[in-house]
Amino acid sequence: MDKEIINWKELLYPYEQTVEELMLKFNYIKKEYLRLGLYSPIESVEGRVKSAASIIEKVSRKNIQREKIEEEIEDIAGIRLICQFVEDIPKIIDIIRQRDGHDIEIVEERDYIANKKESGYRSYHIIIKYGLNTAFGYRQVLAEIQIRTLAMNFWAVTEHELNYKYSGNLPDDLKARLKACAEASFNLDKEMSTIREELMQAEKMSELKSSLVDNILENIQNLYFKLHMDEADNINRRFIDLYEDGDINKLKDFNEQLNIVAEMYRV
Ligand code: 0O2
Repeated sequence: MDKEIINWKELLYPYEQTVEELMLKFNYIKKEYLRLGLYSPIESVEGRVKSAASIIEKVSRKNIQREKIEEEIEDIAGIRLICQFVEDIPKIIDIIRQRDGHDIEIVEERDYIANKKESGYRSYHIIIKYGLNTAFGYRQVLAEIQIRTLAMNFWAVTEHELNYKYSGNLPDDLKARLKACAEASFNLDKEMSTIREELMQAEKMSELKSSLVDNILENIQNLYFKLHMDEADNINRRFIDLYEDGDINKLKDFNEQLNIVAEMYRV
């Protein structure tokens, strides 16, 4: 390829605009979640325009003609959406799919999580065409969105840097160690998901317990006006015993019984 005939500034400008716009849009999605006090599946957004050197390397590796660069190199504009948990990845994919036919058009999806690469690389890639409005009219620009967890990202960034240092010729023992690290990081993701699931269960239980307790206390308070003091005291003592016992099912049963009593006295 004749490097001289490429006006890189001209070629890369729309890709810079694309990366900037996409980063802004994905950052706004994160902001929207946070504004509503919700957990955002997107933890952080990164973006880059492929360097001229890296484009030249790809052009010669894949034998791409100069006129075909914009058609055949899909990742000149690259966006990376990083999340905390593996469970966030399908949510992010859905967010992108919902935009299909609007400001973006999905060209291809590559699931390197279900089908990890030989190196151990895991990520979900979506190739899109982004609708760009320029001063000279509308055009579509190819871009690659990589979706991965923090752990997958840590591995990929380190491996990429090492590969660069060894000019793509990693010694076999290092390759093997990196593969082992990829598995360790995958297991870390799985363990974090389990912990998150347990945490969510615990939160649900604590919310349920607190709403049961609110209801029981309200009923007891009202029953003090309707029953003899001793009877209401007995109910109150039973509640304290059950509360200290901590068994949520017993508390549920007690709440149901108390609802019936409260209904009888219409408190
Ligand atoms: P950079 O610096 O991000 O631009 P190819 O470029 O031929 O390897 P292809 O088929 O065009 O790949 O697309 P693919 O494999 O779906 O996505 C390529 C990009 O995914 C790479 O871009 C990396 O960012 C990432 N990637 C793919 N495989 C690996 C891997 O084994 N290790 C790491 N660390 N990243 C990977 P570039 O151009 O290599 O890099």
